[in-house]
This record gives sequence, C-alpha cells and structure tokens, in this order.
Amino acid sequence: MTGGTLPEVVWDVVTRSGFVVVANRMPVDEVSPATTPSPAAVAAGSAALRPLPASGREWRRSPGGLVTALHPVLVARGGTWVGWAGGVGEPPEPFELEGVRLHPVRLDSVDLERYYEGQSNASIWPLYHDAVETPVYRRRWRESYREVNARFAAAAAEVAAPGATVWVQDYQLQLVPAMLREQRPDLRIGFFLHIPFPPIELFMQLPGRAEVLNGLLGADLIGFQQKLAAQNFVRLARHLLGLRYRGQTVKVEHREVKAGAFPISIDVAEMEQLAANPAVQARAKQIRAELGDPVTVVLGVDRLDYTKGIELRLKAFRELLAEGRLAVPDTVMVQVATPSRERVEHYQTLRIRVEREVGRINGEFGRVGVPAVHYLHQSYSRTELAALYCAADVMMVTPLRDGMNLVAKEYVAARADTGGALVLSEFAGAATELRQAFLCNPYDPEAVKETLLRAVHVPPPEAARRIRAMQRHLRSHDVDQWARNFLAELGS
Ligand code: GDG
Repeated sequence: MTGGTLPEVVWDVVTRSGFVVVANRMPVDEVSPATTPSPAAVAAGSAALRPLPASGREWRRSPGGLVTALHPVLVARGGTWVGWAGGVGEPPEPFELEGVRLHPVRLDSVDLERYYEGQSNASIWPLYHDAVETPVYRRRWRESYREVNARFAAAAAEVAAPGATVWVQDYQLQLVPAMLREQRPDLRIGFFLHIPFPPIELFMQLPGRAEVLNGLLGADLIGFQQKLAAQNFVRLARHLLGLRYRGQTVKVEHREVKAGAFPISIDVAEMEQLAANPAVQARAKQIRAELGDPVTVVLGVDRLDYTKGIELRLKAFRELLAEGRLAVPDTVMVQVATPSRERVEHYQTLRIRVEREVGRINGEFGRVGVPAVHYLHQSYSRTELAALYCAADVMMVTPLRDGMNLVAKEYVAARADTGGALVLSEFAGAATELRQAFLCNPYDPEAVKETLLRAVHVPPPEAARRIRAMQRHLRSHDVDQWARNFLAELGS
C-alpha cells in the first residue's frame, strides 16, 4: 500500500465483528490482472471477480464446502474471515468481498517453509494420520508454528467485537484458542479439527505436546469429525495434564471445555444440481467415449497425498489385471491426483512412487491408444469433477486414514441416476455414515481386490438401493447443518 488517505481500508481495520472465522487460508484467490488466471483460479470455477479500488488487486472467492457453509453465516452476522491470502509478498489491506470482510495475515517464505510445510505438514499431518509416513520434527519449525499462531491470534483479537464468537479451523492453528483467550477472555471460542485426532500413544510423540493440548483447551468447544477422536482428546487431557472429564466435557480451572463429534459434509444441493446439468451429463458421456466406451470405468479423485491410499488402489488394480480377473479395454481406471504440498519431501517421493506404478501398469497392460490407467496430475473445475463422477461406474476412495473424505460424499450426491458404486475405506471418517458403500480394509490387499470386484459386478438394483440410502442420509446431513450444529452447541 502507498501512503495517503485510505478511508475505506482504515475503516475496515478498526471495524469489529460479532462473528470471526480464523483459518490458515482465506477463501479467496488473487487474480493478477496482467496475466491469465492461474490453474488454481481456473479450478476454482467462475466466481465473480471484484477489483479492489484501494489496492488495485483482484480477488475471486474460492469454492469449497467450508466457505459455502460459512458464507451465509458470515454475511448475516457481518462476519470477518482471518487468514493467509496466499503468496509471500505484501498482504493486501483488509477488504470486503461478496459481503464478507477479509482480514489477511502475513506469511513470508520462511514462515511457509517452517510453520506450513514443516510443522503443519511434515510433523502434525503425518502424526495425526496414524504416522502412515514418519513424522519429521524440527525445533525451528515448532518455534515458527508458535510465532505464526500468535500472529493469527493477534489478528483475531483485533477484529473480534466484545463478546464475539470466534471459530478457529484446523491443525495449523491449534495454539490459537489459548492465545486468543489470554488476550480476550470475553470471547466464545470454537475450534474444529478437519483431520483425525490420534490416540494417546501417538500424540505423546509430539514434541511440545502439552503446549498443543493447552492451546486447544483455550476453546469452549472443540469439534472433531468422529466420536472416537473426541474420546481420544478427553482421555489425553486426563493422561497428559491430569484434567478431570465427565462425558465429553473437560474441567479446566473454572471453565468447561466440551469436545464433540461434528462430521462435516458437502453442499449436497449444489452437487446434485451440478450433476443434473445437461452440459455435465453430456460431458460425462463424452468422457466415456474418449476412454473408448469401456464396460467399467473405475475412478479415483484425491489430492496427491500419502494418506489417500492411491498406491494401494493402483496395486489392487494391477494385480486384478495380472490375474485376469479384470481386463483392458473392458475396464479402465482414471486417477485424478491433484497437485498438493509439492515442496514437502514426503509428497515428492509419493509422486515418484505413484507415477512409477502407473507406468508399470500401462507398460504391462495398456495397448496402443488404450492405457489401463489414465493418470492426471492436474486440477479440474467443479464441473469437470462432477462429469467424472457421473462417468464412473466405480469410485475408489481408499485412504489409510482420513478425517472425513468429501470426495466420497460428492460422488454419492452426484449419482441421482442411482448408478455407480462406492468402494470406501473403513478408515475414512465418511465410512461411519456411508454404511451402504462397499467398505474395505485398505491395509489388506486381497480385501481391496475382492471389494473392488464386488463393486464392479454389483447388480444394478442393488447398486441403486445402496446409493439411494446414502443419498437420503446426505440430504439430511449437509454442510449447512454441520455449521449450524456446531454454532448451536457453541451457544452462538
Ligand atoms: C481435509 C481432510 C476432510 C480435489 N481435486 C480437485 C478438487 N478437489 C476437491 C474435492 C473435495 C476436496 O477437494 C477434497 O476434500 P477431501 O475431504 O477429500 O480431502 P482433504 O483435502 O484432505 O480435506 C478431510 C476435509 O478436510 C473437510 O473437513 O474431509 O478428511 O483431510 O471437495 O472435490 N476440487 C477441484 N479441482 C480438483 O482437481 N475444483
């Protein structure tokens, strides 16, 4: 920003909100006016662009369930979203987009490397996912995590009106609740963890574990995806800090901290509408034609992450081809692996392993013009994703551990035609709700293979019964209800 009078911006900085969301990332992407939109922005869909008079920078709202769910609440309550705007340059001044105030927090390249890629994504992320990759711990990452969490807490303290409700999101910001409470004891503070919360034995590995636990205990309500995670949490509070709990409520000095399960969901109506759109239906047909009109299309859609079980899924497919129980070109697989956390070493080695497996399968079982696996290391628009869901006979969601897994829910919601079968890992949070999926243990290769075959050969009436039952569940458990339940429990 240059000097001079900036009445709009200054007004924004001092305006306080009765409802504040704090998340690592703000729900917007910057669009550079001088260039064409970035692939991320293209993947984000067609949200309106709003030039900013004060800074000349342009932003668009990024899509996603969380934003969709919280947007109406933020608009109704004149809320503010505190988060990182992306990029390491000078952050924009606070601004307003589509009725929501956005309050950017600065991250520089060292913060990104230590707080985000290091402590958040190379220490906490693998540890909380059953240590399926070995967590890496570094003291300087932890220090940076503390510093950045303090920055987010200070920003939230600045924008929250007296007695406001502040809702902190996810594993990057676990110290924020306590830091915020210290500065602003008048606030109602909620925290939601989108990823699993590990059992005591695993959590005890974490250097600085008491600081993290105390950080979370600064909240009035801590939401988890699963009941088991909430139980892990209250037991940990007793084990590590000697705190007493009754049911899911922990006594912390003179306060009570509630833990509870609030399984997140998707905007079901939006996915249903998208999938019903004739252009999407036509695109689904075209995708099948481009794949050579196979009898069976098997689909995977994931961020390229080692928790998602992409390798084990490919291996199951390869073995079924090798055993002659599936054959190309009758059956083909499409695997979308959206680029993710590419500077973290675990992710670089995963990419190499996945691509080697795809190469091996196509080398052994593909034909000229007919690969066995169509591997797409790219981001797609919501529309293209919906078309892929509609084109797939079998959707494979096989994480080794996953807080929820929204892809599983999106696939079910997209199949209003009641076609399609969902193979789902028992270790995805979604398995607790989507009981009519073809559930499997992803650690057991034979079980994955058998389950995939059952899904491939399911009689259409049975497939329809299963999908319909899951759709009924989703319609009454969508993301809007998730947000309302959490905020009601928080008492705000
Ligand atoms: C974390 C937890 C929990 C994927 N590729 C593209 C794309 N996606 C969208 C999917 C889905 C979302 O990204 C992924 O959500 P998941 O739930 O599957 O997984 P995580 O990213 O790991 O999310 C998870 C979630 O938080 C919410 O609490 O469920 O357990 O790990 O919506 O559709 N979207 C677009 N292009 C792509 O290429 N536009």
